Amino acid sequence: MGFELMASMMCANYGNLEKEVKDLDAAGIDSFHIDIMDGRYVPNYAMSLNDMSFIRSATEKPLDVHLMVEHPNNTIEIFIRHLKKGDTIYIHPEAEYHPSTTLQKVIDAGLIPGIAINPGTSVETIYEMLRIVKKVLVMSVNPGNAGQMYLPYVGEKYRTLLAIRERMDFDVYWDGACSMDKIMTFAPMGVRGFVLGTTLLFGKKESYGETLEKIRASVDGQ
Ligand code: S6P
Ligand code: MG
Repeated sequence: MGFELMASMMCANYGNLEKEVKDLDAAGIDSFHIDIMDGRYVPNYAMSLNDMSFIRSATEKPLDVHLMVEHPNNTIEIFIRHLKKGDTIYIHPEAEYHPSTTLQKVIDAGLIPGIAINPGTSVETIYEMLRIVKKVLVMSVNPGNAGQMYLPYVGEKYRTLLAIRERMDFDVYWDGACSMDKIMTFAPMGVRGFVLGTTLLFGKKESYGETLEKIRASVDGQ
């Protein structure tokens, strides 16, 4: 069964970011999830342009850039300039007056367009954008911080989106409090990728390689 595992780089050890990127790369991570924050759309800063740009230079694997910024239309070209084909940019539709205009810039740049949707955002309000995006990042925690609790009411939204996906051209991704049981349940249902942070990947006794192997073997073996 094909599913992707992404590393939430705001949870990495910034004392040795290059080693973190190399270790994750060698361990078989599929892509690097970059949480960009502006202190306005969310009450935190986490990562910024220079962090993203450094990680882009340190790996050949795709970047998965999650913009938690107000009015991304004003600054999206700056991020686009540092990225390459195969990389994804997610915007939050709630943060922009005309999100489809912003998404069109991502499409025109040859990058993969995505939307990230908050726990409190319903599928109905983003439905038309499903026609133009390739990825939908469903947040199972409120945006802004790592290490939060899973919000159980979001589970139904994954099921709703997976049903719509049958007749449209996008994939569904998981962001927030991603645990082994969630991957084991939702990967077979069709969720295409999972962002791994403090819950499952970082700050553990086992190596990144052991963790990734355990996740893949558990899903394949069930
Ligand atoms: C939250 C951010 C997420 C977190 C991720 C961390 O605003 O978009 O990508 O980094 O949730 O994982 P965990 O397991 O600590 O929740
Ligand atoms: Mg994120």
